Amino acid sequence: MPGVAIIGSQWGDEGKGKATDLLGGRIDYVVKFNGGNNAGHTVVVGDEKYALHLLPSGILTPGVTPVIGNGVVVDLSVLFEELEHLEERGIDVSKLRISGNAHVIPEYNRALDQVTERFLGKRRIGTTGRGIGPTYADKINRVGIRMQDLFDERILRQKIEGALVQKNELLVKTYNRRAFSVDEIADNLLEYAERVAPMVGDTSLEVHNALTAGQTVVFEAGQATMLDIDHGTYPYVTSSSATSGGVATGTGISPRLIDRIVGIQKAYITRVGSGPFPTELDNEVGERLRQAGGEFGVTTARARRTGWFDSVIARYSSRINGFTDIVMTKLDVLSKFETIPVCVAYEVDGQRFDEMPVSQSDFHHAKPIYEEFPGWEEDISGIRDFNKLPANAQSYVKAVEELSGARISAIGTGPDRDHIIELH
Ligand code: 2SA
Ligand code: GDP
Ligand code: MG
Repeated sequence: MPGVAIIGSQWGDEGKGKATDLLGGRIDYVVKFNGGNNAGHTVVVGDEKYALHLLPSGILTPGVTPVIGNGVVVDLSVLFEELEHLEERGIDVSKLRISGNAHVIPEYNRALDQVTERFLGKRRIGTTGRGIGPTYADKINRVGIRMQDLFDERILRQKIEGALVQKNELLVKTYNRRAFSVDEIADNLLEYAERVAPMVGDTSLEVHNALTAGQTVVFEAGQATMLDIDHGTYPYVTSSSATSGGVATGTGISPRLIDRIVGIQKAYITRVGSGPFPTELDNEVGERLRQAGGEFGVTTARARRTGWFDSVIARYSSRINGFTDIVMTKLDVLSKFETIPVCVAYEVDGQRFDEMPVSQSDFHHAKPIYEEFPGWEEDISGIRDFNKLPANAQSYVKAVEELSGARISAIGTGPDRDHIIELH
């Protein structure tokens, strides 16, 4: 199984970091292909807890080469902050590779992200404020700055100058903020050039060579399917391709070299930021899920919105991504609920939808049609054998598997590395 993609099947925070880390002993490379420091992966190793934002979670496993692919946007100050932080805790970070084609997040894009959200008021997306959207917009608009530009000061300055024509106009005239100067931005980026240079290279070729030599490569998604710029709940999405299609474009690796596509889905569902959410529990049951699951953002500490498992989303996600397997996480969080509803379809203005409505307006008005499953009293934390789960928990997993459209190959029963039931 040389090429394995790990994809979030819901609105993020499904436990992708843990799933990647779980494969750790068997992998040679972990490649991040989208997003930036808007991501937040929590990985618990023994007594140590690591929160990673920009760096791929494979960086925690000795021997693994972590890679930041061309589809990622890089905030250089965050990059070095995270590297230094891990080094202080004794993690070897020397193998990190970064694509020369990855875009950098200049300071003006952080400023723009935050001020745009403020001006949107009620219509805000609820972004992480890290400059992600404006940096991807610059990439598409062909005024972005790439890692390779850091090594040619003349070109770097030209590019910054070109970008600032638009940026300063917006910042000053529309948003009443201060302008940035070319010197200020260039000096800030150049400060990192020498340190980052040895990490930057042709990661497409390096990862291709690893795969064709039979090595195992994990492609790790940031965010998730329902936040994908094309397939998510637009405009309440992130600005990158978080689905399996993004693996190829975000790394420069042929889709033919991806053998397994693993969807990570929680036994319930959460969302951070604004946007439609049919099974949302905006009540004390939702609060109970939030507390039991520790549902607070890793990057911004925001309380995550919580809801029952949505199998319409699960089927959509299985189809869009082509999941070969699903890892269901956080089953332990559902212990002690008397009944556990699962959304099997939506009702929109009297019409039943078994599949995701193509119209966003329909999705905004979708009411969940629930099937109820009996819960279990026992604490199942840390169970590693499927047969040791209470009968109702087994039935819940089987029902969700049936509804999700792909086989469940592992089940998370706690935050630790080894709190997992492996089935296949
Ligand atoms: P952005 O900043 O432009 O990517 O925001 C756009 C939308 O994407 C959502 N988004 C996320 N949703 C869940 N988890 C994310 N990462 C962090 C985490 C979130 C945090 O793992 O906990 O700490 O707040 C993430 N990143 C982006 C975001 O909420 C917007 O809806
Ligand atoms: P990611 O963004 O998909 O990597 O997920 P996050 O790290 O943002 O959020 C997932 C959280 O759930 C983390 O705090 C994990 O430690 C935790 N977690 C992962 N799997 C399990 C599980 O099976 N049970 C419990 N209780 N927690 C889990
Ligand atoms: Mg997360």
